[in-house]
Amino acid sequence: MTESLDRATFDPMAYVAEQARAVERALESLLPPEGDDPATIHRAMRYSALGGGKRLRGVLAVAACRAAGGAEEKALPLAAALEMIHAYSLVHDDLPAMDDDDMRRGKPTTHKVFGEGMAVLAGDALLTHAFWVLGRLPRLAGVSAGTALAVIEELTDAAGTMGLIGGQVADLEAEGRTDVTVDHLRSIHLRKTGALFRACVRCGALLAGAGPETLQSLTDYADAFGLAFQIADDILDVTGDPQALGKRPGRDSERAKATYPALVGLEEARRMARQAAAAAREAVAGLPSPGRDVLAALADFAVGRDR
Ligand code: GRG
Repeated sequence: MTESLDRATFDPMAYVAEQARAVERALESLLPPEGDDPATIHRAMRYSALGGGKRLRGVLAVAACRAAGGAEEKALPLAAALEMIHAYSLVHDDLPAMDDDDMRRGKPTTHKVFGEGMAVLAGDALLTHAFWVLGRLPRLAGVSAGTALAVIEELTDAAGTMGLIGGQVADLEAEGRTDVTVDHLRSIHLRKTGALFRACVRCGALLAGAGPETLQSLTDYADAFGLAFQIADDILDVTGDPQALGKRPGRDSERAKATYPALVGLEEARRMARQAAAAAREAVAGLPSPGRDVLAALADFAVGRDR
């Protein structure tokens, strides 16, 4: 039982902040130590994954595990693995061959500090290490080998050509095109950002042994959450403050990327984000408290955030 659950008046955002710190600690302990040979790659991995980031993916996994009746601690190694996969995608996305970004999470991007070659390898190593952690879930989280395999299957789908990578390919191919529709944009983001969110929530629930109904509610939640998150992300690229964002806004329009504000206008994009967050809350309304309250608070945070 965590500190914030003991309080008479449960504060979902205090709980989220507490779980984000727990995810950070799990990452810290599961990444290879900085001094271990070959030290440069381990330093680059730790630089890329630690110290910054909202830990949304990790916290979603923990919250889904809890909402499905499992203990938060059980999901922490999974949460760390998810954040490693996410960090790998950011390191590669920031490379000159991709989005060519200099700042991420308020600090210079990995290739700016370690060079391009080392950044490619750090991304590769984070992805590989995530699956090293997942392969050890029976020992680290006390789950069966079958459950660990089911989690690995979900995550390979989410990270592969049907998910993250497929979405990135579609995104690159849509750059500069003027005929992208809202449906096309949605299909890009369903893979590029949505697939990993879906896997976070489903894998957290799988660790708790969720039944098919709970799993379906949580999957619906994750899909609506992913949409809300992405629309908010596009809006922040137009209206966000560089200091709060920890990176330079305006990159989407510079690269002539299709975004929700560009396709439907800012006000309609804001309405769509709020609608998606409401759909996310609705999807988990039948789950027990406080699990559903935390998930609802996370959906509101996804659209109300400034970073
Ligand atoms: C193999 C070259 C190669 C690429 C792999 C890079 C890649 C495939 C996919 C990119 C996917 C990507 C970077 C999507 C962006 C998702 C996104 C909006 C990230 C920001 O997420 P936040 O706001 O970040 O949760 P923090 O910093 O809080 O963790």
